[in-house]
Amino acid sequence: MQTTESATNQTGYKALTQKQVARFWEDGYLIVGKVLNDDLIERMRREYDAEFALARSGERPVRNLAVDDDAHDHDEGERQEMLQFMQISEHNLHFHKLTYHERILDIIEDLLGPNIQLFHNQALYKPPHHGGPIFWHQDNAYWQCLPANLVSCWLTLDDVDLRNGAMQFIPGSHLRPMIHDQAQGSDVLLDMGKQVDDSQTVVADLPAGGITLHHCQTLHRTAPNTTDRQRRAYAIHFMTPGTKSMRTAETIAVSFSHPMLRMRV
Ligand SMILES: O=C(O)CCC(=O)C(=O)O
Repeated sequence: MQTTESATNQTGYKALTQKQVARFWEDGYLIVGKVLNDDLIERMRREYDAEFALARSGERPVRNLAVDDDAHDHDEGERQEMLQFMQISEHNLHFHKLTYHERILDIIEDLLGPNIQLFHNQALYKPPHHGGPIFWHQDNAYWQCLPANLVSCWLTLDDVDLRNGAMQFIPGSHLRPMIHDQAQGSDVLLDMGKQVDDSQTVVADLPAGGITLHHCQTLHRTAPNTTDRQRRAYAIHFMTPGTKSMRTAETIAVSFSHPMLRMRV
């Protein structure tokens, strides 16, 4: 039976083990595995495909991160696509509901506590054969949030491995925020590759319906999708209320775009 009030386990955590929580804070990421059931995966795939079909006909605000910026045009031969659909939850009720998914919020509560606010969410699509890369980066170099304790849940609707764009992380990199030249005040994705020692890279293979979590300072990237499989991902970025954006020098107020997803009153 589903209840709104989830039980707390013996360690005081709701969904993760003590070891998993310690691991997240030590490594800056955690590979959790499958959290969505097969029916929900199927439903979300249909919704995802319908939304991207609307995007292709210009009815949805989608950006191609692989070619948006002249200086970073990674187009080689066939045009690469790394499609970003920001705040898909504001366009589609099923993604709205997924943002409030009970088990995912239980997991986030174990890391951030019971008061959880949405920073933003996004669908990130790499089509078969020509899905573009996302280069090494730390999210908070772009977001400029304080305190820097945001947590992202990256969810895949397809089985993922290195070749179709699974998440890759560098353990412990969240403890060393890097300056991303030009990143401040810009949305352009930079290639931090030359400044990154990626000898310890971990590739997070996942089954469809699976999630990884990462801290907002963890170095991560995804490879191009060179397979004949899709890579349909959805990322939810969570924060605690009171988080300040250094871009605007203001606290991010609770609003339609930044609702409280869970709180203890
Ligand atoms: O989906 C991807 O390929 C990259 C996602 C990402 O960088 C993120 O969710 O922070």
